[in-house]
Amino acid sequence: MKITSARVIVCSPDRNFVTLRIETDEGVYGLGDATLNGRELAVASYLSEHIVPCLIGRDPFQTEDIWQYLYRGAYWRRGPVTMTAIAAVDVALWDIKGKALNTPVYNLLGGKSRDGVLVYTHANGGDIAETLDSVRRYQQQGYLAVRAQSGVPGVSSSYGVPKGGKSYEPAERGLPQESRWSTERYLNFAPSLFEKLRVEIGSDLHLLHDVHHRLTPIEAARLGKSLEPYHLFWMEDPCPAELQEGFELIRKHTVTPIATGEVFNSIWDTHDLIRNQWIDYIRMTIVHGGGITHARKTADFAALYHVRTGFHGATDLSPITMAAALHLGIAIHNFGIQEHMHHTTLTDEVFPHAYSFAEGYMYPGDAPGLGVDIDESLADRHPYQRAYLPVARKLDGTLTDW
Ligand code: CS2
Ligand code: MG
Repeated sequence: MKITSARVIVCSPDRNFVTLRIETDEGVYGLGDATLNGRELAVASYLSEHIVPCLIGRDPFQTEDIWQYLYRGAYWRRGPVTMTAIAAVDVALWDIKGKALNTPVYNLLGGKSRDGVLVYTHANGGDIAETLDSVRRYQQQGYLAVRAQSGVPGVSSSYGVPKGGKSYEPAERGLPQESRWSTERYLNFAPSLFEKLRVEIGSDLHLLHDVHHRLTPIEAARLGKSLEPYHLFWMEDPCPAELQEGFELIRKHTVTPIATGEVFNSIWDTHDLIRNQWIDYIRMTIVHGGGITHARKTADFAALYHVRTGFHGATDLSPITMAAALHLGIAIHNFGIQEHMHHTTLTDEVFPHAYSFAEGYMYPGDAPGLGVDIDESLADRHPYQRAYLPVARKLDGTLTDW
C-alpha cells in the first residue's frame, strides 16, 4: 500500500478545526486531527508546505519509521506546532491501518483492557449554587465523574466559567479577551465550593478541579491540603510545569492527587514528573503530543511509576482526537480517566463518529479504524474564523497565566 496524496481541511463548525486526510492507492483513506487552538494555520501550513510532500509514495503501515522520519528528520524537535503536525499524520496512518485490516484501532494496540472508558465532564456556574445545580444535572445524565469550576467572589472572570449560562468554550472569535485574576480570593474561596458539593451530593461522585496553571508551587500545596477532606479525583495543572521539580514541593505537602500535562508535547516534558512520582495522572493530548505512537510510549513509561492517563479532551480537540483517545484508553492497562467535553451538534455533524456515551463510560465503537469521518461539503460551508484563547492579568494589571 502507498500514500498517493494528502490534504489539509480547515473548517469552523462552531469552532476551528484542522484535519489531515491521507489517501492511498488502495482507496483507503485516514483522518488525523491537527487542531492547535488559536494557532491553527501555523499547523495547517507546516503540514501542507513541509510534511505532505514527504509522505507521497510511503507505506502507510510504517507508523514508527514515518514518526521518526518526521521527528528526527526535521532536525528541529518538539514544540506544539511540530508535534501536532506529526500527530495528525500518525493518527491518520493508524486509521488507515485499522480500515485496511478491517478492525478497530484498539485491536492493533493490544485489544480491550476494560469494558468502557470512564469519562468526566465539565460542570460550572457563576457561584456555588449554580455549580451545584450543574454537577447534579450531569450526575442525572449518568456521569460518574464531574469537574467543578465556579465563579470566585470579587473576580470578574474565572477559568472554565462562561458568561450568561452558555456552555464553556475555550477560544473566542476575534482578538484575545482579557480577564482579571486574584489568587488570594481564589484560594480563600475554593475549599468552600468543594465542602458544599460533598455535603450536598455525598462521597460517591468523583469530583475533579482545574487550577489552569494559576498558582505557584507553595500556593498549590496550600490548595491541595485544604481540599483533602473532599477527596478530589484530581487537582489539575496546579502550576505551570516547565519547572518540573516545582511539583516536588506540592507533592511533599498534600495527598490530593495531581494531574498535569495538557500543554505538553513530548515525553521529555513528563520525564522528571513521572520518574519522581510527583504526579498521578498524565494529561498530554494525543493531538499535541505526537499522536498515538508517542502517547503510547508516554503511557507505557508512566505505567512503570504508577502514573495513570487522563488524556485532555476539550472541545478544541476534534472528534478524531476523541476517538483516538478512546481507542488508546480502552487498550492500555494504566488508563485513569478521559476528559469528555461535548462538541456542538454541528461539529458532530461535520465529524460523524462511532463512539458513544452510556452510564458514565464511553465506548470507541467497533467500526474499522478510528470510526470517525468528515462531511467535507458541510465543513466547506463553515470556513475558518480567527479565534484566540483569553489572556489573564492580575488585579494590578500584570500579565499572568490564563
Ligand atoms: C482545559 C481546556 O479541558 C481542560 O482541562 O484546561 O479547556 C484548555 O483550556 C483548552 O483546551 C485550551 O485550548
Ligand atoms: Mg485543563
